Amino acid sequence: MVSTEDLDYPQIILQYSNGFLVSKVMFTACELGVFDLLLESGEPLSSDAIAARLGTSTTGMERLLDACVGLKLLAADLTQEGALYRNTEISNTYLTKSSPKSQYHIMMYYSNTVYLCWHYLADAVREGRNQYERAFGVSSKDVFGAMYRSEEEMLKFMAGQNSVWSICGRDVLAAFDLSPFRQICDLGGGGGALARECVSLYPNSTVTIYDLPKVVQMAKEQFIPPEERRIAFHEGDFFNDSIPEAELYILSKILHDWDDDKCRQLLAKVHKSCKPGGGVLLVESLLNEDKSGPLETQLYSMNMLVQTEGKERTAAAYSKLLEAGGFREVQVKRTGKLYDAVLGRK
Ligand code: ASE
Repeated sequence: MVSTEDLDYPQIILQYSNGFLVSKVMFTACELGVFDLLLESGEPLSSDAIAARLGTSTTGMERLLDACVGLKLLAADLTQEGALYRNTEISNTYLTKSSPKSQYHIMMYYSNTVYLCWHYLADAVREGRNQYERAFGVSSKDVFGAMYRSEEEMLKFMAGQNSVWSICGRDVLAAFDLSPFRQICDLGGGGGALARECVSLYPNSTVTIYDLPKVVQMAKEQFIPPEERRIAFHEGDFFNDSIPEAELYILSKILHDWDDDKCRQLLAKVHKSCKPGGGVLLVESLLNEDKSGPLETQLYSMNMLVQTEGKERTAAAYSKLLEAGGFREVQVKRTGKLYDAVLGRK
């Protein structure tokens, strides 16, 4: 006798199978501007009106909107003339371009870049390396050369990476009292959203964003207004060029891009430039010590496999790397959000 339980398609398997369909519905509604239109319009709209305004088919748009209702990203009011769609609070807050907490740019990066790399996940697992050659036909010898293969890609990545700090930037910077550190260097600071959060949280701090020359140029043009006097820039490649002196170095989502050897090399170099009594703040998503979770971090580690030379690590692994680089008194603070903080002292 086979029990009916064995014949059930378990809910969890069904959910996991459909996971990528869910992602793509959300990304597509973002990309087509559904949430932006419904925010601007200020009143619920029919699917025909939305399709007309966004220049899509009516049959495609109606199905997309209904799926968004199923995902609770939209709500539908039934009227005599048919359904009228409006944003939910979550989509207004996170999925519209203009919201201060907008995740629109990271959605676009996931949908158009990360998604294409994940098509080759099995190859990444077989080979143990990233999949830029298969996904985009570019050499993966130089990871950031591949990531920044066009200005447009670089801009999408920078805007995408910026968006998470509107949600957990404060938490990672307030995890430790960083007020004793006035001269701060954000290594690989990119679009500078974390640097801006830092000067706003610590009124006596100045932050130098250190990044590749073309990234710094883009940050100045697109992300950091010139009147932001407490943010400065330094152009360089932190593996090959000198690193300026500072009291605190922030390495936010940097070590997860690299293997242990490169991490130790970078940390030793940072230690050399660091003022006595100074420190280094790692901002990363921490795996549990037994690597049993969190699931988000496990998935991000898979993403590091398809996109970089790195991986996500445990707090103990980061502590070891910091100590190998010469840092001591390592402290770990879990924020309960996506990213955590680890502080080492010179
Ligand atoms: C990196 C961070 C990211 C390099 C490539 C990346 C992210 C996506 N691609 O340093 C952000 C984190 N999200 C995921 C899915 O890893």
